[in-house]
Amino acid sequence: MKIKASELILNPDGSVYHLNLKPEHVAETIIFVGDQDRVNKVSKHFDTIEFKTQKREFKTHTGTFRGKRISVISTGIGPDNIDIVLNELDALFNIDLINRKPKKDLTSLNIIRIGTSGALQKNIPVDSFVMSYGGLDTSGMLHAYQTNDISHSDYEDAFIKHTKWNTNRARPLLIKCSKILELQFNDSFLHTGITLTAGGFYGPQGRVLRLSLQDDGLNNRIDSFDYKGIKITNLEMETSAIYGLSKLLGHEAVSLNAIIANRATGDFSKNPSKTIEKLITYTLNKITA
Ligand code: R1P
Repeated sequence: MKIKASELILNPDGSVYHLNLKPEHVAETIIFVGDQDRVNKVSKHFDTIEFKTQKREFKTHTGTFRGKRISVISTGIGPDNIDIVLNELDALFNIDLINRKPKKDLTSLNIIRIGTSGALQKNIPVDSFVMSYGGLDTSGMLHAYQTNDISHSDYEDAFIKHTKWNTNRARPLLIKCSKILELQFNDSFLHTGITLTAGGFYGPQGRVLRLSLQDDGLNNRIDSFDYKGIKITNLEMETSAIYGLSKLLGHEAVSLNAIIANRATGDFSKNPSKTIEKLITYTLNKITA
């Protein structure tokens, strides 16, 4: 069965609809960043850049770093964008775009997110780094897919009970990072823990400006949640979506977070650009070591 034009939308030049990319434009090792301005901050380290494009918030540079072919793509903000990026990237490798059929021999991509994030625990100061051992999805996006085989109901049930999670909200889903990449990014200066992925920046992360929260005690109960010694370390908006779709599609993914805010102490980094730059150089060195 051919995948219809309405389901897999291609631009007149044959590139995928949102990312504006053709298969030959993308490397099998891909760095995700949220902010499109961060793409240049990664690619400025490349030896050469062979390809550049941008459509909306999705900006891609492909080149080499120490001879290894790497793409860097900005995803914009949020799990809804990750749904677009992961599905279209996977289509570039694993669907024959001419015949509109899934390929038999599948390619597994290596995906590394370099993101910014807010820590929840006092012992994870601003300007430190967190490798997300797991992504706890609270956005609900992954519920559109069959997640039973990739999520961890024992952890989720304990979280729901401890936080008194409101049943009107989507059930939280815990998805772990790639085992292979977890072993690669195991340096002791990286904190590890569970990253909670929210479907918004303000209310969904417990921030109050003018609107009251559905549950104003929720963030405190998230902070104190501890499952077999593992705490929720930080909040952001993409990790669990990347982990979930990567697991379902057969890709390896890890999320590295530059901690620029600490919600427990109220601190904000004095030089977030420097912290992000450190994480970029660490990541590039690591994937080419
Ligand atoms: C919110 O300001 C954005 O910053 C964080 C969040 O996950 C969200 O995307 O990450 P990035 O800096 O990678 O975008």
